[in-house]
Amino acid sequence: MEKTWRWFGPNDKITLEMLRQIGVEGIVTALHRIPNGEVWSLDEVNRMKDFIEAAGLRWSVVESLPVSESIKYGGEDRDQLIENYKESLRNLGKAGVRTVCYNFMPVLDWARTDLEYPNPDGTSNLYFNLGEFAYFDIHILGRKDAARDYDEVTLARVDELRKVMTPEGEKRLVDNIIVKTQGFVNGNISENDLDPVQKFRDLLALYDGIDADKLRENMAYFLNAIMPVCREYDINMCVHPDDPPRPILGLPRIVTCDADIRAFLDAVPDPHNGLTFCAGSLSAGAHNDIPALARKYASRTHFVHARICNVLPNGDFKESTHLDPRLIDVVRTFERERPGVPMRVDHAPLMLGDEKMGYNAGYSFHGRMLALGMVSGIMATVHTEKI
Ligand code: DNO
Repeated sequence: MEKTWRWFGPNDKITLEMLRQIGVEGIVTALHRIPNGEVWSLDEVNRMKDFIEAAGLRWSVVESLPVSESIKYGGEDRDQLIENYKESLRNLGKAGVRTVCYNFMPVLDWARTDLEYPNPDGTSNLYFNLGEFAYFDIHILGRKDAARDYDEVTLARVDELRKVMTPEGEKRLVDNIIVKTQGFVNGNISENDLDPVQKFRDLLALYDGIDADKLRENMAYFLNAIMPVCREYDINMCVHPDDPPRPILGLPRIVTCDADIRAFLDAVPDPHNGLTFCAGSLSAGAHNDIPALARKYASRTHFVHARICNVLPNGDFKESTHLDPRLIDVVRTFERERPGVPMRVDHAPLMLGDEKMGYNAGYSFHGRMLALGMVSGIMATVHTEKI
């Protein structure tokens, strides 16, 4: 696989020169300053490409070219927004950037309740606490009938939390669930929003009446519309699975499991319609057999996210080590079946001073460097194995 790294542009504290020193070959980035829905001009695309190439690297993957909410829920302006998307794709294609990651998750991209959950060794990680998430849903968001979506054990955890929750604790949950994990991924809520919870409620309301079937239909509509441009410029689209892989906050999610992946691939059976194999997102659902999914979908995978989670009996989940045997199996599959596919490590721990640097949640330097070293070691070992 090609060793890539998610880099957030010239203002990223982690510089391209640093990345060259640690064995990174390709860059994963986006034009983060351009608002969702606007065209990425050829000039802007080339400026980013030249900047990366001047440092001796290449722009391997766009993550993400965001799909506007209106395309997802089927708003009145969706055709115009799809035209803009196609124009951005053409400009990327002209510049030779041919792998584009996106997601089709309504409103919320990935979800975590804790960004610095302490590990016994002094490092910290991302963590998803189902009780806290349900508390956010029921008592902060106040979503109608939210309690119906949780089992009794989780509701009992919510009741316990209610006894000890403070205003600061609530603010931390809002920050972690809908602000800090979202803003930098071109999300809907940014650090500057004065009332993020109300803004979030308004966004959820856009999906009233949109169920999984409707969302699937809208995804196929979008993919069918952009496929001619993808064929013309040989652009591989790769949807990121839903994280966590299940409906949340009353919103449908449609890239969560084997059947979902099969369905969107079959709905638009063009090889340019592919998957980002994010082992981490898929593994946050106990229903998914990650090594088996990797084998099954390697041929339609255009981008790999190397990380993996452990789901706990109470429904919480946390990141596991990059040396987890399931991840070793996944790396082996892609090294053998798709040797050149871009791969980046993801959601590594905060360690050795990372916590003081203000990195985007999940995107530490030392933690990711160690993880890249681990995955590189697995890749090298796979090459010594006899098939
Ligand atoms: C989280 C990321 C996701 C991903 C988007 C792709 O760390 O993996 O935010 O970039 O879902 O559109």
